[in-house]
Amino acid sequence: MKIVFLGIGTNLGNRELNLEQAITRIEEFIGPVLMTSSIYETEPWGFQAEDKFLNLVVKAETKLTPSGLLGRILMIESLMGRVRGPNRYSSRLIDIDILVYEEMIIDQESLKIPHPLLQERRFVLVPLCEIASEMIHPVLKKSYAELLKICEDKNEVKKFI
Ligand code: PH2
Ligand code: MG
Ligand code: MG
Repeated sequence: MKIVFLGIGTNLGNRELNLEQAITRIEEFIGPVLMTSSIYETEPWGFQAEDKFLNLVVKAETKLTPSGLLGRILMIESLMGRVRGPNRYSSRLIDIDILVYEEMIIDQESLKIPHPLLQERRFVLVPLCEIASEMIHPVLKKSYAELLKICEDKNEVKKFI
């Protein structure tokens, strides 16, 4: 079994229900969820939108390979009704991102692990630090607590539940 950290975000529809359903689907199609962070309400990062996000991070166990995991994530997102538009960033019902897969480093066009922007996003680092602050980023060789301390992102990340 491999340990993975997944970031989940939503800013459309019933956001709490979307998170709950995503976690249920992760348990069904990926593996047992061992830990979940609190839920945070966060300002859209990298684009303008009226609707704030709810974000959280989960720690899960899986037998899937990284590409198998990505396949299941895309399946869950479309099962939940996500449609991808032409823009890089836009409002969405659900987004599940692979943040970390064990100590693995993957740099392919279709799959990059650890998530290449996680250190620039407080909406990822704050919940991640809640459940894994001492873990070391395999590329940057700093703990997530250290990465949060030096993160320059000023977007609001507020505890929601
Ligand atoms: N996801 C993005 C882009 N911007 N901003 C917030 N607050 N939360 C997100 O989950 C998010 C975002 C791309 O996936
Ligand atoms: Mg994302
Ligand atoms: Mg995504």
